[in-house]
Amino acid sequence: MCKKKNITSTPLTFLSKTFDNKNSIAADILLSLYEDMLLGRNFEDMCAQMYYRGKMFGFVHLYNGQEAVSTGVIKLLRHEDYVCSTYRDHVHAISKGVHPKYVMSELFGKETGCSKGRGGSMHIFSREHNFLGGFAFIGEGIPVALGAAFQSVYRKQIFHTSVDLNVTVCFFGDGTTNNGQFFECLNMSVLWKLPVIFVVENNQWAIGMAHHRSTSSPEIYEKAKVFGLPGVEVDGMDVLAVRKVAEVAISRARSGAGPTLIEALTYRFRGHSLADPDELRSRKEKDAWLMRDPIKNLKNYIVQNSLANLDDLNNIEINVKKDIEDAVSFALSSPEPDVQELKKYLLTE
Ligand SMILES: Cc1ncc(C[n+]2csc(CCOP(=O)(O)OP(=O)(O)O)c2C)c(N)n1
Ligand SMILES: [Mg+2]
Repeated sequence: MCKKKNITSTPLTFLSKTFDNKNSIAADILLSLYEDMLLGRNFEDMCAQMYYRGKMFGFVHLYNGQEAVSTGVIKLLRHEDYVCSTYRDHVHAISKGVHPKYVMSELFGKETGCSKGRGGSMHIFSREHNFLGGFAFIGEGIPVALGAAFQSVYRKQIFHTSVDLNVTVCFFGDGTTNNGQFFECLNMSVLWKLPVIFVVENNQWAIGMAHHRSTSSPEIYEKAKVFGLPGVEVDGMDVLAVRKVAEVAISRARSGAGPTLIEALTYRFRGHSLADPDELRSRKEKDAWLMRDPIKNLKNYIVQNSLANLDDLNNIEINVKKDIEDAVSFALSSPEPDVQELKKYLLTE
Protein backbone atom coordinates (compact mmCIF):
# COMPACT_ATOMS: atom_id res chain seq x y z
CA MET A 1 0.00 0.00 0.00
CA CYS A 2 1.21 3.45 -0.82
CA LYS A 3 2.86 5.04 2.19
CA LYS A 4 1.13 8.40 1.62
CA LYS A 5 -2.35 6.86 1.90
CA ASN A 6 -2.09 6.98 5.70
CA ILE A 7 -0.44 10.31 5.93
CA THR A 8 -3.10 12.04 7.99
CA SER A 9 -3.23 9.37 10.68
CA THR A 10 0.50 8.72 10.91
CA PRO A 11 2.10 11.77 9.41
CA LEU A 12 5.70 11.19 10.33
CA THR A 13 6.43 7.52 10.14
CA PHE A 14 7.88 7.52 6.64
CA LEU A 15 10.07 10.55 6.91
CA SER A 16 13.82 10.15 6.83
CA LYS A 17 15.84 10.89 9.94
CA THR A 18 16.84 14.53 9.81
CA PHE A 19 20.33 15.88 10.22
CA ASP A 20 22.34 12.83 9.29
CA ASN A 21 24.42 14.48 6.58
CA LYS A 22 25.55 17.75 8.04
CA ASN A 23 29.10 17.24 9.15
CA SER A 24 30.54 18.23 5.81
CA ILE A 25 28.70 21.59 5.67
CA ALA A 26 30.72 24.66 6.67
CA ALA A 27 29.44 26.64 9.66
CA ASP A 28 29.09 29.86 7.66
CA ILE A 29 26.80 28.10 5.17
CA LEU A 30 24.69 26.68 8.00
CA LEU A 31 24.34 30.18 9.46
CA SER A 32 23.37 31.68 6.12
CA LEU A 33 20.69 29.00 5.66
CA TYR A 34 19.45 29.64 9.19
CA GLU A 35 19.30 33.37 8.50
CA ASP A 36 17.37 32.93 5.24
CA MET A 37 14.79 30.62 6.82
CA LEU A 38 14.41 32.95 9.80
CA LEU A 39 13.96 35.94 7.50
CA GLY A 40 11.19 34.08 5.67
CA ARG A 41 9.44 33.05 8.91
CA ASN A 42 9.62 36.53 10.47
CA PHE A 43 8.45 38.14 7.26
CA GLU A 44 5.39 35.91 7.15
CA ASP A 45 4.58 36.43 10.84
CA MET A 46 4.72 40.16 10.26
CA CYS A 47 2.44 39.78 7.22
CA ALA A 48 -0.16 38.11 9.45
CA GLN A 49 0.01 41.03 11.90
CA MET A 50 -0.28 43.62 9.14
CA TYR A 51 -3.11 41.76 7.39
CA TYR A 52 -5.20 41.65 10.56
CA ARG A 53 -4.48 45.37 11.10
CA GLY A 54 -6.02 46.03 7.68
CA LYS A 55 -2.83 46.99 5.85
CA MET A 56 -3.22 44.36 3.14
CA PHE A 57 -6.15 43.48 0.91
CA GLY A 58 -7.27 40.31 -0.85
CA PHE A 59 -5.99 36.85 -0.12
CA VAL A 60 -2.63 36.38 1.56
CA HIS A 61 -1.10 32.87 1.67
CA LEU A 62 1.77 32.33 4.08
CA TYR A 63 4.71 29.92 3.87
CA ASN A 64 5.35 29.15 7.57
CA GLY A 65 6.76 25.63 7.97
CA GLN A 66 7.96 25.25 4.38
CA GLU A 67 11.08 27.44 4.64
CA ALA A 68 13.58 24.59 4.25
CA VAL A 69 12.34 24.03 0.70
CA SER A 70 12.80 27.61 -0.49
CA THR A 71 16.13 28.09 1.28
CA GLY A 72 17.45 24.61 0.47
CA VAL A 73 16.96 25.09 -3.27
CA ILE A 74 17.15 28.81 -4.03
CA LYS A 75 20.28 29.56 -2.01
CA LEU A 76 22.21 27.30 -4.42
CA LEU A 77 21.13 29.26 -7.49
CA ARG A 78 23.07 31.96 -9.33
CA HIS A 79 21.69 35.47 -9.67
CA GLU A 80 20.88 34.89 -13.36
CA ASP A 81 18.94 31.67 -12.72
CA TYR A 82 15.13 31.84 -12.74
CA VAL A 83 12.57 31.08 -10.06
CA CYS A 84 8.88 30.65 -10.76
CA SER A 85 6.51 30.53 -7.80
CA THR A 86 2.83 30.24 -6.91
CA TYR A 87 0.49 32.43 -4.87
CA ARG A 88 2.55 31.38 -1.76
CA ASP A 89 5.39 33.45 -3.16
CA HIS A 90 6.80 35.99 -0.70
CA VAL A 91 9.47 33.76 0.78
CA HIS A 92 10.65 32.36 -2.58
CA ALA A 93 11.18 35.95 -3.73
CA ILE A 94 13.11 36.88 -0.60
CA SER A 95 15.33 33.79 -0.88
CA LYS A 96 16.03 34.81 -4.50
CA GLY A 97 17.27 38.17 -3.27
CA VAL A 98 14.29 40.51 -3.61
CA HIS A 99 14.63 42.83 -0.62
CA PRO A 100 11.88 42.29 1.98
CA LYS A 101 11.00 45.98 1.89
CA TYR A 102 9.95 45.74 -1.78
CA VAL A 103 7.89 42.63 -1.07
CA MET A 104 6.22 44.19 1.99
CA SER A 105 5.52 47.37 0.06
CA GLU A 106 3.90 45.31 -2.71
CA LEU A 107 1.66 43.66 -0.13
CA PHE A 108 0.60 47.10 1.06
CA GLY A 109 -0.26 48.03 -2.56
CA LYS A 110 2.32 50.80 -2.66
CA GLU A 111 4.10 52.31 -5.67
CA THR A 112 7.50 51.19 -4.33
CA GLY A 113 6.46 47.52 -4.33
CA CYS A 114 8.29 45.09 -6.59
CA SER A 115 5.23 44.97 -8.89
CA LYS A 116 4.58 48.72 -8.44
CA GLY A 117 1.73 47.98 -6.06
CA ARG A 118 -0.43 46.59 -8.88
CA GLY A 119 0.13 42.91 -8.11
CA GLY A 120 -0.23 42.31 -4.39
CA SER A 121 0.53 39.15 -2.48
CA MET A 122 -0.03 36.64 -5.29
CA HIS A 123 1.91 38.56 -7.95
CA ILE A 124 5.38 39.18 -6.60
CA PHE A 125 7.70 39.78 -9.55
CA SER A 126 11.23 41.00 -10.06
CA ARG A 127 12.85 41.22 -13.47
CA GLU A 128 16.13 42.22 -11.85
CA HIS A 129 16.22 38.96 -9.89
CA ASN A 130 14.77 36.75 -12.65
CA PHE A 131 11.87 36.08 -10.32
CA LEU A 132 9.00 35.25 -12.68
CA GLY A 133 6.05 35.46 -10.24
CA GLY A 134 3.62 35.04 -8.34
CA PHE A 135 0.64 33.19 -10.05
CA ALA A 136 -2.87 33.05 -8.65
CA PHE A 137 -4.05 30.20 -10.85
CA ILE A 138 -2.54 26.90 -9.87
CA GLY A 139 -0.22 25.37 -12.44
CA GLU A 140 -0.07 28.62 -14.39
CA GLY A 141 3.61 29.10 -13.66
CA ILE A 142 4.74 25.71 -14.94
CA PRO A 143 4.57 26.51 -18.68
CA VAL A 144 6.09 29.93 -17.96
CA ALA A 145 9.04 28.21 -16.26
CA LEU A 146 9.35 25.92 -19.24
CA GLY A 147 9.56 28.98 -21.51
CA ALA A 148 12.35 30.48 -19.40
CA ALA A 149 14.26 27.20 -19.55
CA PHE A 150 13.69 26.95 -23.30
CA GLN A 151 15.07 30.41 -24.02
CA SER A 152 18.25 29.54 -22.16
CA VAL A 153 18.81 26.50 -24.40
CA TYR A 154 17.76 28.46 -27.49
CA ARG A 155 20.28 31.22 -26.85
CA LYS A 156 23.04 28.68 -26.51
CA GLN A 157 22.12 26.60 -29.53
CA ILE A 158 21.12 29.36 -31.94
CA PHE A 159 23.38 32.22 -30.87
CA HIS A 160 26.22 29.90 -29.82
CA THR A 161 26.80 31.78 -26.59
CA SER A 162 29.53 30.29 -24.45
CA VAL A 163 27.83 31.09 -21.15
CA ASP A 164 26.48 28.28 -18.99
CA LEU A 165 22.81 27.39 -19.21
CA ASN A 166 20.68 29.26 -16.73
CA VAL A 167 18.63 26.98 -14.51
CA THR A 168 14.92 27.55 -13.91
CA VAL A 169 13.30 26.28 -10.73
CA CYS A 170 9.53 26.00 -10.68
CA PHE A 171 7.77 25.58 -7.31
CA PHE A 172 4.20 24.36 -6.94
CA GLY A 173 2.01 22.37 -4.57
CA ASP A 174 0.80 18.77 -4.32
CA GLY A 175 -2.74 19.76 -5.36
CA THR A 176 -1.39 21.38 -8.51
CA THR A 177 0.11 18.09 -9.71
CA ASN A 178 -3.43 16.90 -10.53
CA ASN A 179 -3.57 19.64 -13.12
CA GLY A 180 -2.92 19.04 -16.84
CA GLN A 181 -0.10 21.55 -17.24
CA PHE A 182 2.03 19.51 -14.86
CA PHE A 183 1.95 16.44 -17.11
CA GLU A 184 2.25 18.36 -20.37
CA CYS A 185 5.28 20.23 -19.12
CA LEU A 186 7.03 17.16 -17.72
CA ASN A 187 6.69 15.60 -21.16
CA MET A 188 7.99 18.60 -23.06
CA SER A 189 10.85 19.27 -20.64
CA VAL A 190 12.25 15.80 -21.30
CA LEU A 191 11.72 15.98 -25.06
CA TRP A 192 13.69 19.23 -25.18
CA LYS A 193 16.13 18.35 -22.34
CA LEU A 194 15.36 21.63 -20.62
CA PRO A 195 17.39 22.98 -17.68
CA VAL A 196 14.37 23.07 -15.40
CA ILE A 197 13.70 21.69 -11.91
CA PHE A 198 10.13 21.02 -10.83
CA VAL A 199 9.90 21.34 -7.05
CA VAL A 200 6.64 20.01 -5.64
CA GLU A 201 6.08 21.31 -2.13
CA ASN A 202 3.90 18.49 -0.86
CA ASN A 203 2.42 20.08 2.24
CA GLN A 204 -0.21 17.31 2.29
CA TRP A 205 -3.19 19.61 1.66
CA ALA A 206 -4.79 21.61 -1.15
CA ILE A 207 -6.92 24.11 0.78
CA GLY A 208 -9.15 21.63 2.68
CA MET A 209 -8.51 18.56 0.52
CA ALA A 210 -6.03 15.99 1.85
CA HIS A 211 -3.50 14.94 -0.76
CA HIS A 212 -4.16 11.19 -0.51
CA ARG A 213 -7.90 11.77 -1.20
CA SER A 214 -7.44 13.84 -4.34
CA THR A 215 -4.97 11.88 -6.41
CA SER A 216 -5.10 8.32 -7.70
CA SER A 217 -1.38 7.82 -7.17
CA PRO A 218 -0.07 9.85 -4.22
CA GLU A 219 3.66 9.26 -4.82
CA ILE A 220 4.26 12.36 -6.91
CA TYR A 221 7.98 11.80 -7.47
CA GLU A 222 7.21 8.45 -9.08
CA LYS A 223 5.20 10.17 -11.83
CA ALA A 224 8.54 11.35 -13.25
CA LYS A 225 9.35 7.81 -14.35
CA VAL A 226 6.58 7.82 -16.93
CA PHE A 227 8.15 10.80 -18.69
CA GLY A 228 11.75 9.67 -18.31
CA LEU A 229 13.18 12.23 -15.89
CA PRO A 230 14.66 11.59 -12.45
CA GLY A 231 12.13 11.88 -9.60
CA VAL A 232 13.34 12.23 -6.03
CA GLU A 233 11.53 12.44 -2.73
CA VAL A 234 13.12 14.44 0.06
CA ASP A 235 12.36 15.45 3.62
CA GLY A 236 11.24 19.03 3.08
CA MET A 237 11.64 19.86 6.78
CA ASP A 238 15.41 19.30 6.56
CA VAL A 239 17.13 22.16 4.77
CA LEU A 240 20.32 20.21 4.22
CA ALA A 241 18.56 17.20 2.78
CA VAL A 242 16.78 19.53 0.36
CA ARG A 243 20.06 21.24 -0.47
CA LYS A 244 21.68 17.91 -1.23
CA VAL A 245 19.10 16.82 -3.81
CA ALA A 246 18.93 20.35 -5.25
CA GLU A 247 22.69 20.35 -5.80
CA VAL A 248 22.45 17.24 -7.98
CA ALA A 249 19.43 18.56 -9.90
CA ILE A 250 21.03 21.97 -10.52
CA SER A 251 24.27 20.53 -11.86
CA ARG A 252 22.31 18.14 -14.06
CA ALA A 253 20.25 21.01 -15.48
CA ARG A 254 23.23 23.34 -15.91
CA SER A 255 25.23 20.69 -17.78
CA GLY A 256 22.43 20.23 -20.32
CA ALA A 257 21.42 16.77 -19.11
CA GLY A 258 17.80 17.88 -18.55
CA PRO A 259 15.08 18.27 -15.93
CA THR A 260 14.49 16.76 -12.48
CA LEU A 261 11.36 16.42 -10.38
CA ILE A 262 11.82 16.91 -6.63
CA GLU A 263 8.99 16.11 -4.23
CA ALA A 264 9.66 17.80 -0.88
CA LEU A 265 7.50 16.49 1.98
CA THR A 266 6.54 19.43 4.11
CA TYR A 267 3.68 21.10 5.99
CA ARG A 268 2.20 24.57 6.28
CA PHE A 269 1.92 25.70 9.89
CA ARG A 270 -0.94 28.13 9.18
CA GLY A 271 -4.25 27.86 7.36
CA HIS A 272 -4.42 27.88 3.56
CA SER A 273 -4.69 31.67 3.57
CA LEU A 274 -5.11 34.26 6.32
CA ALA A 275 -8.87 34.03 5.71
CA ASP A 276 -8.89 30.27 6.49
CA PRO A 277 -9.89 29.27 10.05
CA ASP A 278 -7.93 26.01 9.49
CA GLU A 279 -10.50 23.74 11.11
CA LEU A 280 -10.11 20.72 8.82
CA ARG A 281 -6.67 19.52 9.86
CA SER A 282 -6.46 17.64 13.16
CA ARG A 283 -4.64 19.00 16.18
CA LYS A 284 -2.67 15.76 16.37
CA GLU A 285 -1.43 16.11 12.82
CA LYS A 286 -0.49 19.76 13.25
CA ASP A 287 1.38 19.09 16.50
CA ALA A 288 3.31 16.22 14.96
CA TRP A 289 4.57 18.45 12.16
CA LEU A 290 5.26 21.41 14.45
CA MET A 291 7.73 19.18 16.28
CA ARG A 292 9.71 19.05 13.06
CA ASP A 293 10.01 22.82 12.62
CA PRO A 294 12.93 23.17 10.17
CA ILE A 295 14.22 26.37 11.78
CA LYS A 296 14.23 25.10 15.36
CA ASN A 297 15.85 21.85 14.26
CA LEU A 298 18.66 23.59 12.43
CA LYS A 299 19.24 25.90 15.39
CA ASN A 300 19.43 22.93 17.79
CA TYR A 301 21.87 21.20 15.51
CA ILE A 302 24.11 24.27 15.30
CA VAL A 303 24.09 24.73 19.08
CA GLN A 304 24.55 21.05 19.95
CA ASN A 305 27.54 20.76 17.63
CA SER A 306 29.04 24.09 18.77
CA LEU A 307 29.11 25.36 15.18
CA ALA A 308 28.26 28.86 16.39
CA ASN A 309 27.73 30.39 19.78
CA LEU A 310 24.43 31.69 21.04
CA ASP A 311 25.57 35.28 20.55
CA ASP A 312 26.01 34.67 16.81
CA LEU A 313 22.54 33.18 16.57
CA ASN A 314 21.02 35.97 18.66
CA ASN A 315 22.67 38.57 16.44
CA ILE A 316 21.15 36.94 13.36
CA GLU A 317 17.73 37.02 15.04
CA ILE A 318 18.13 40.69 16.02
CA ASN A 319 19.22 41.69 12.50
CA VAL A 320 16.37 39.76 10.88
CA LYS A 321 13.80 41.43 13.16
CA LYS A 322 15.27 44.82 12.34
CA ASP A 323 15.11 44.10 8.59
CA ILE A 324 11.44 43.22 8.92
CA GLU A 325 10.66 46.31 10.98
CA ASP A 326 12.47 48.43 8.39
CA ALA A 327 10.43 46.74 5.66
CA VAL A 328 7.18 47.71 7.43
CA SER A 329 8.34 51.33 7.94
CA PHE A 330 9.31 51.52 4.28
CA ALA A 331 5.95 50.14 3.16
CA LEU A 332 3.98 52.42 5.50
CA SER A 333 5.80 55.55 4.39
CA SER A 334 5.67 54.74 0.65
CA PRO A 335 3.15 56.50 -1.61
CA GLU A 336 0.04 54.87 -3.06
CA PRO A 337 0.07 54.48 -6.87
CA ASP A 338 -1.41 57.47 -8.66
CA VAL A 339 -4.94 56.58 -9.76
CA GLN A 340 -4.24 58.32 -13.11
CA GLU A 341 -1.61 55.64 -13.71
CA LEU A 342 -3.89 52.70 -13.10
CA LYS A 343 -3.25 51.25 -16.57
CA LYS A 344 0.38 52.29 -16.82
CA TYR A 345 1.97 48.84 -16.75
CA LEU A 346 -0.68 46.90 -18.63
CA LEU A 347 1.27 47.11 -21.90
CA THR A 348 5.01 47.48 -22.41
CA GLU A 349 6.09 50.93 -23.45
C1 LIG B 1 -6.69 26.75 -12.06
C2 LIG B 1 -7.15 26.90 -10.64
N1 LIG B 1 -8.10 26.09 -10.14
C3 LIG B 1 -8.48 26.21 -8.85
C4 LIG B 1 -7.93 27.17 -8.05
C5 LIG B 1 -8.39 27.30 -6.60
N2 LIG B 1 -7.29 26.90 -5.71
C6 LIG B 1 -6.58 27.84 -5.05
S1 LIG B 1 -5.42 27.15 -4.09
C7 LIG B 1 -5.84 25.60 -4.52
C8 LIG B 1 -5.15 24.41 -3.92
C9 LIG B 1 -3.72 24.24 -4.34
O1 LIG B 1 -3.08 23.34 -3.49
P1 LIG B 1 -1.56 23.02 -3.64
O2 LIG B 1 -1.17 22.94 -5.07
O3 LIG B 1 -1.28 21.80 -2.82
O4 LIG B 1 -0.80 24.29 -3.02
P2 LIG B 1 -0.71 24.79 -1.50
O5 LIG B 1 -1.80 25.79 -1.31
O6 LIG B 1 -0.85 23.64 -0.61
O7 LIG B 1 0.62 25.47 -1.41
C10 LIG B 1 -6.90 25.62 -5.42
C11 LIG B 1 -7.54 24.42 -5.98
C12 LIG B 1 -6.97 28.03 -8.62
N3 LIG B 1 -6.39 28.99 -7.89
N4 LIG B 1 -6.57 27.87 -9.89
MG1 LIG C 1 -0.55 21.61 -0.92
